[in-house]
Amino acid sequence: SINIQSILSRLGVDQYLMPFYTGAKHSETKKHGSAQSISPVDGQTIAVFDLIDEEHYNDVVEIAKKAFEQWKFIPAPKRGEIVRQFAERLRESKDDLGALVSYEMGKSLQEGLGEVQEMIDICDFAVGLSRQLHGLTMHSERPLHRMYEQWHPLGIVGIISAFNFPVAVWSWNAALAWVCGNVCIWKPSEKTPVTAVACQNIISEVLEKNGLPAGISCLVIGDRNTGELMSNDTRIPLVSATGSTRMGKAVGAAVGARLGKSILELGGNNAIIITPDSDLNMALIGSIFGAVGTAGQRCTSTRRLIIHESVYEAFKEKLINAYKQLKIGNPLDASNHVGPLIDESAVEMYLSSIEKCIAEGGKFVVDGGKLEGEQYSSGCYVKPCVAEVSADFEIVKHETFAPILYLIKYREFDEAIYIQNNVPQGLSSAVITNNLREAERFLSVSGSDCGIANVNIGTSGAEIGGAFGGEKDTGGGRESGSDAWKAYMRRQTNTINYSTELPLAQGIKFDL
Ligand code: UN1
Repeated sequence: SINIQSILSRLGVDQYLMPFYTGAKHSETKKHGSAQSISPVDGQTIAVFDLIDEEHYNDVVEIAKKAFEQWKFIPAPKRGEIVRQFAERLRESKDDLGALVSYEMGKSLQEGLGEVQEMIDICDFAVGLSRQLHGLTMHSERPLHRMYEQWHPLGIVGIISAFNFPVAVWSWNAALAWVCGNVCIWKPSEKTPVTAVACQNIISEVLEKNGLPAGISCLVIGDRNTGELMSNDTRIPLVSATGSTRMGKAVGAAVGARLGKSILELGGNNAIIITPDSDLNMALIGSIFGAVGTAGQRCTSTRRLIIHESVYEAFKEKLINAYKQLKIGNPLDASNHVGPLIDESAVEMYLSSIEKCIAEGGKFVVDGGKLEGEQYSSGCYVKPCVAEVSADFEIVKHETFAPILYLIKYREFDEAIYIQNNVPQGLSSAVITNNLREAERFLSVSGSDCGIANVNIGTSGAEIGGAFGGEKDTGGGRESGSDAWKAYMRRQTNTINYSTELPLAQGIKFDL
């Protein structure tokens, strides 16, 4: 398949990763190699590393702070030019980086390349934005006064990202944060540090070439302890965290306690409603890609199908037949549809969710299970499975990061919407219908309660132009498109009096 050694050498990644990177110049610390990045594809160790300690973490924050003092004075369109150059370098490295994402994380090569494309897209978006960080101008109630607002950078943005989108989610945050004038400290998942170092090398080269401080982009390799340091650190005004709801609640509480800002992008429990008026072939593609793409490890993965009773049996048959066609195996082989889960503990969680589902009365119509055999020797490959369930099972309300799809039957459209919304999470949702009333109802205030609601497409694969995120246990943050940039800046309202008097607002008279 691929030659990982030559990819790593082209991306400038050593087999010993440093616990932190502040630019192209790597940190000098003692090498132990106490942790490893292991590919779920074949169980091979890709690189070894040590986690950052508190002392070095503090050094990194000081380096970032210094870099901000320079970066904030660079005009926003010039900052955009740096992001443009970064995107150019990503285009050149797309094949290598996409393959490395696929190998380190386990998603299909197509999806690895797609993830790098998302990075390129957000950079393009951010470049345009760098000339559009607009504030409003208001009419003052006082004569010869002008009132307007402007947006200033925050300072250091901490980015905590998850293994499932090991590079794209960082770039959604970093590209916007940079054009807004911030510097970034990135803590990637300790399960996927290699792709992170590859990205850090690319941006560091761009910064160095432009004579800019390395600390504009910092990388720290740590676990939850480092995440805690960042969350509690008043030097980091904004922490953007992507991952489990449990992690997000801890980050949100710590950042909130010091009145910092956070952007939380957490778990989903995404459903597709399949109505009597749906095109069942479209419903099939949307459902299957949503459920088994990235082996069910997207926050937007389809976990539930809510199907009208009149099409339930017919659709179930189609689904069962389609699942029989799925090829599971090495994700770098383009003929496979489904790769491995991230690690063996993810396999354990998948298996225990299946057990819980059966214990609650679920009936599997496509059986799950762990795959054995030489091509599955990493121990991370599982069978995508489908179960008929009742919407109120506890396990159905829980996000299991694996390819388990639940089927639920409904009679009335109101009931379908109720079921769709009646889970703790609120990220993505979809309806497949050709009925205008149903589509509009689904998107209305009495429809989906999610941050993302789609018609006639699935729940996953959002484009970067729209704001991305969701409600309830999903954390409420919005990243990527629309006006998500505002979360990375502070708004200042300015009132300027160019008269020779000082009238007070609200008509107050204050004469001496
Ligand atoms: C995630 O799983 O954390 O919408 C992000 C999607 C992708 C991003 C998913 N664009 O599925």
